[in-house]
Amino acid sequence: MAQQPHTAASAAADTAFRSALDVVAGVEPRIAAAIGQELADQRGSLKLIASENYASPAVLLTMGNWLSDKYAEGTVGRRFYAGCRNVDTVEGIAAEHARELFGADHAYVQPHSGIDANLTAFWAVLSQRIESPALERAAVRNVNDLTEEDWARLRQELGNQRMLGMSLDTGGHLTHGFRPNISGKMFEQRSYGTDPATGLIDYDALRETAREFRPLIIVAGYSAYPRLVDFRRMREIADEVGATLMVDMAHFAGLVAGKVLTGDHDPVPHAHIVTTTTHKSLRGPRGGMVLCQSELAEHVDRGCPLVLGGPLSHVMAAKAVALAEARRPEFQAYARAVVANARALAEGLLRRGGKLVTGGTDNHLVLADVSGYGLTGRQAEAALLDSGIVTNRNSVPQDPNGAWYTSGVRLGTPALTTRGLGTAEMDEIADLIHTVLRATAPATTAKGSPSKAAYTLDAALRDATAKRAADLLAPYPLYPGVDLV
Ligand code: DSN
Repeated sequence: MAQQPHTAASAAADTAFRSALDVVAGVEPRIAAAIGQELADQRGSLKLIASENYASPAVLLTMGNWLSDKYAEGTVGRRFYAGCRNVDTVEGIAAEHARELFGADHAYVQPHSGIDANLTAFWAVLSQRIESPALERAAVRNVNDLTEEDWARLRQELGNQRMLGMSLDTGGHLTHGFRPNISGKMFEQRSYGTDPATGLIDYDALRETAREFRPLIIVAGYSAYPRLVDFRRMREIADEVGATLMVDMAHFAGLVAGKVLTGDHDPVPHAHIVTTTTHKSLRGPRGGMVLCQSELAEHVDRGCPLVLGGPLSHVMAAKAVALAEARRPEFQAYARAVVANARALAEGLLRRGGKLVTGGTDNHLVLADVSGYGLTGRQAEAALLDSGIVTNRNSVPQDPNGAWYTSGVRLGTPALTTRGLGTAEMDEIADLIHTVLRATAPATTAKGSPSKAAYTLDAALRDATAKRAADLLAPYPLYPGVDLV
């Protein structure tokens, strides 16, 4: 059964949030109003953004307290500040839950976001494989002891490494070596992709590229790939070419935690190092985390101050609470429901004539190609938003509309599953999406050509859809006892 963390049963949470809003309104009413408006927006619209969720009241409340006021650079028991015993407690508990939940040798719960977690992991690998051997060769203990000449050589070597990651248009992430992100400036990058015929990862082509390119790191993981990944096979390829296998499981960490992704599809036993955010399918606070095998632990633990600012102790505490929730049997039922809902949504769209990248889904997300409706992803995203359905536009493989306008919309079920919606409602949502997209048309530009951004949609149909969306959500209230400011 799906979870419903925000029902009348959580009256205590409603009271706590109402009081908090009153306190904030007494200082800066505009901020209290914006927070209240965010609740109103989330209450009344269908949240289908694949990377979003609803954290529990316990997780949210754990972030608003005195742990926020503490500095705690360093690691548990080895801090650069006095008075960190309570931070040690929360960081220790969060790491313990993470290790137990995912079966990892080591967990580092300080990263503030997914980018931070990836940066921590990249530098852990560079530290293990490039810096440590250089220190050993020079017979010194740390970089401060290197001669200027050795230091210059090491810096050059650190900046001269290669990474192989999934291409953006087939579902990879910007932080996997692409130029607009620091990873693309640090590493020489090459991409692997999917087979155009099936839309599935082409492991043979990946292997060929890896053999020729010889990367230091192979990054697996995605933000818009609706199928399973064979991490055992990825590890075999990494081993064959002497690469470190890093998996960014930010999108599907909740499915790993919930034991939907197991065996070859669970990255933790196969990868040397795994990163994740904690707020997507894992349903925790906004933040990041790194799991690794023991050989990398000491390198990962250097994240702060190497690339991270002081740990957010209140968020680490909330991670501990979320991970404790994810260790409960209900979370496994939740993870199964997320996937069943995504499948129902995909089938509902296909039955109505929709076109999906790879023709369906095995995980929490669906990538709809909206070109068949004559729309760009940007037009589809905007028309759906106006109709009470929140999605985000996304490239499809070999997208002719590029990364800004795109030809797709990405849909995900973690949030609505948390709210309690099930497969019957997913079919109804597929109908709403199809109805809106079929009725939307590109507007005509001043030059007489079809716009890639502006669109037309009948206002009555738009309003009727928003009403149907609100009706679908009505049985699953979100903090019903919190009045809007
Ligand atoms: N922004 C996240 C997503 O939507 O997939 C990843 O960074």
